[in-house]
Amino acid sequence: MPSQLSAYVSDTAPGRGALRTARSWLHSDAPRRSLNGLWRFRLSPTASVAEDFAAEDFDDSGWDGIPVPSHWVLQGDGAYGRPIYTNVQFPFPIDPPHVPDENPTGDYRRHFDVPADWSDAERVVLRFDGVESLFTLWVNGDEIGGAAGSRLAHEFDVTSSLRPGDNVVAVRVHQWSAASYVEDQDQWWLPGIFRDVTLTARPAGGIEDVWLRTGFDGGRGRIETEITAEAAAFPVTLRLPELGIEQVWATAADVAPLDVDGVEPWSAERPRLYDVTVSTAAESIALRAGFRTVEIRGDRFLVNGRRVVFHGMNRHETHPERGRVFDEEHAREDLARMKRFNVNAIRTSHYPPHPRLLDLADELGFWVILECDLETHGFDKLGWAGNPSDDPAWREAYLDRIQRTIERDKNHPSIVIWSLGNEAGTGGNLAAMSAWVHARDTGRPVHYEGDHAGEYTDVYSRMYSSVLETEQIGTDGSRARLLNCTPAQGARQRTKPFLLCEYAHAMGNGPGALDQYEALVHEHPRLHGGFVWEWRDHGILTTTPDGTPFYAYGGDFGEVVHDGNFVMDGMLLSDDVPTPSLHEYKAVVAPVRFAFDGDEVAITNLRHSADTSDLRFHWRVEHDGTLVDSGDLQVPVVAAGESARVPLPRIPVSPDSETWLTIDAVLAAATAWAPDGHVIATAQLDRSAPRPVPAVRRETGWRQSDGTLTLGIAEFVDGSLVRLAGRAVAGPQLELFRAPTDNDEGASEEVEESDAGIAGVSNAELWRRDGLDRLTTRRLSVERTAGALRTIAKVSAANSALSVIVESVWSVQGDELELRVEIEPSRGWLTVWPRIGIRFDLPDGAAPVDGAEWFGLGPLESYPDSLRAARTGRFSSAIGDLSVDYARPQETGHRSRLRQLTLTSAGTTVLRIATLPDTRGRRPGFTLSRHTPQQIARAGHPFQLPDSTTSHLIVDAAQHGLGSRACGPDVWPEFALRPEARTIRLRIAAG
Ligand code: IPT
Repeated sequence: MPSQLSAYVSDTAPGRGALRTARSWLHSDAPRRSLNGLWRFRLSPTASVAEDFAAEDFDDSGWDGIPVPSHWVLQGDGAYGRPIYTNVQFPFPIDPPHVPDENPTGDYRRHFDVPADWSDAERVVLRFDGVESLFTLWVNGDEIGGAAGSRLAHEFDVTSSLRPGDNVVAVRVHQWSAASYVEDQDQWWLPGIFRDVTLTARPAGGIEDVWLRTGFDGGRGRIETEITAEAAAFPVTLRLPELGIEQVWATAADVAPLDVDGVEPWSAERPRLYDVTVSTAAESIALRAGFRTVEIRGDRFLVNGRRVVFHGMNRHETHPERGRVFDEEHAREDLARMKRFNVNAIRTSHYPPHPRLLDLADELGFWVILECDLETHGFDKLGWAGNPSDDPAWREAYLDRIQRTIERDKNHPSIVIWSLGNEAGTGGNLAAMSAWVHARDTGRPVHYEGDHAGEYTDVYSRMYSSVLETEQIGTDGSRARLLNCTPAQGARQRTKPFLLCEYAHAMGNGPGALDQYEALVHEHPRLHGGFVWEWRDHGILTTTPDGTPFYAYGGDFGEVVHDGNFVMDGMLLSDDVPTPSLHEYKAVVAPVRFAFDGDEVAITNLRHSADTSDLRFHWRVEHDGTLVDSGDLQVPVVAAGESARVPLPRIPVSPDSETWLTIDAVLAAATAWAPDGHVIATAQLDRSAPRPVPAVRRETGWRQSDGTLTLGIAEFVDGSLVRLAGRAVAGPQLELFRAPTDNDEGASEEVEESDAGIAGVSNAELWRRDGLDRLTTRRLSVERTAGALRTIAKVSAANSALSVIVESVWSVQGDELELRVEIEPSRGWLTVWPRIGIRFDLPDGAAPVDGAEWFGLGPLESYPDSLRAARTGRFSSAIGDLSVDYARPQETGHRSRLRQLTLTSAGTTVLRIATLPDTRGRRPGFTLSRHTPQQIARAGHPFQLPDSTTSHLIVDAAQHGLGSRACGPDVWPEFALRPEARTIRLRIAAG
């Protein structure tokens, strides 16, 4: 057994034994029994455990219990090993198809009853919906077979080994196998039986498989039915009660397409499904048909004749406690959340999800790219030498994978494109997969991003191409070379529809530039949108030794090789909390657009096919963020692709505050994914009357006692501020540093000429080199005039000759204090700066600053290249809620374009700060946090942030953009912050 097993783990064959051909995951009324539940379990460190544990009479009473489905590394508190996270790297030697002897192997056993009335079943089939990575199956001591293909279904005919009453099933699962080389997706390695195990009685005269291929053309639907059943199973009846269809086919030869009138089409926007049954005398299958036709016409990808724009997410199956174990309720809520954030498409990166997910996608409405379980990314390191994708020894395994993928899910209307896999280089086996798909399913195109030259796929797909390059792909007549393409290949790729299978890497704070990508889609019809990388963080909930819970990433489990927090790159945090980037995304891709024009607004419906009859439009007018009037906007129903112009309501304009009109498009009625009133799209119009910026009138207001100078509410000692309104305050201190975001830490080589960065070197590294995180100050002068205090300081870092001159002028006007800070860099600064700000430290004292109210942009954080979700208004927040809990602490919390800020303590006003625009009309933003940028930068996890006794207010004249350089382009030049002179003007008053 031992030698045999180690040979098996290195076998590239996809399976052995009584393996059945792949078929759909059907909702059948044939008797079935779930074998989910508690199994007996034993973990061994190697694949070669000699004991014959599969024998019926083997005594497993000393074994532990483990739930199926589950991953053993997420069970037993570390008793069964720990998860490993790698992106591209293989966590074992690259020695294909071999894996090390140190190969954690889980043995599973359980008893189950076969009901007596199953004796009339023709066959009994045992199905495994997901086992990572290779397994062998025994029933009552008989070896039945084995299979690889972790995220694929495997069925075994176990009839001859079963008996009525008690039976024993034993399964041996190896964590590593030859299959691991082709399952090198960027995710945790999570071994075990992690999807359902089901025993199914197959009745004589049953339906082996059924495929309803549906089409839609101008109000007519079509069903082409493929039935796999023995001749004796006929007649077969197809019923579609809602349309009064009852079609009986006496023999297989009679099965013919059905044309059906009066059907409504299926789309991601109106996911109209019809219940269908396909039955024989012995078995009935329930399906939900959606009528739609997928087609490529020239460089357009069309469904039901209309161009599709993918506003998609890459969706991995990941949960902080369950890993890849499916939970229907959680998945449904996750999908509903996508819908609420205007997501209309899913790429099932990088393997088929639990089959039930596709029922949910059909029902809630998503365009789905269904991807095969395939990735060999680790061979990139070897220049793709030995890549299984081009090695005939792997051909059968590749074909098996794509067949299992397509056969299982072929009935879903939501699936509009098949994808061969991800990052598997290129080669003959991929071409063979594509050929197989083309022959099997003529109704859906084939995608694979790695087919750069477009030799065997139907759509042109790229990941992380820059805005500039994406534009060139979309532009007719552009001669720009396409990546890895000869000019001729590039020309061919430009004849196909284009999509970004990955873009906008959502790691940590970011990405920026979502709106720039989106704008291209509306300018160049060849560009069909894309799929954000990725929907959610993959953090695993764990605890520190002292019991503090946190979401672990690579390295937190002591892995030998790992890729750190690269697995935390979702628009959703591990605990389901949407990050500001998801709000930004929602605003950017909103399917309804508003364009203000004089006293009218043009409302454009950008949807695929749905009109706006499900929406109503609500307006409100605010003066400095305070509601003064509101109502409903009368908007006619706008068809997809059309616009309507409607008059604006009468807007009362305030003479002494800002006047803003806000229009929301909201759901007129509850849907399966959101309540009535849910906001789909928002637009704002600034109707403020021009107001002069008040001039500074300096008053004389000094008082002096005991070495303390008092100017209005400010007290100074030796020229330095010590108190404001009676409470201790330090500052203002020049702050140029922000805790680097994951994008700031990105060191990609791909730096375009227009970028600010240096290829291969991160901006964060340059900031640390220049000492932005460790600035020191030398006071140059303190000057007191009758009405003002003026200090000048030179700020610079150790071993650097670069500096910044900071001039602060304090004066009073009435009961307000005015602070004017002039910031002027020396010559010679070469990099971008993270920010140009001034910091005030507010020690807790008796009344800690624990909240803020402001009028400016909000409610969430915003940055120069991520401003679309932010609106002008009045907001409030507790200090803790101003920061986002990114898995690795980093810059967070910047609120742009601040007008008024109130710092509060337990709801009581501590200080009121108003900003004045600079000479170019720009307002500063603010950050209020319990930690300084330097403290945040030092923490790898939130629990590593030190206890705090101080609140820190940073007023930023400017912040650098976000970009997506963690995996993609740097900050667009327009939003990059170059060292420059800036002025910050504040009016400060007591509560
Ligand atoms: C790309 C992968 O396809 C995806 O799985 C993920 O790893 C992503 O990167 C980064 O998070 S591949 C990369 C070479 C662009």
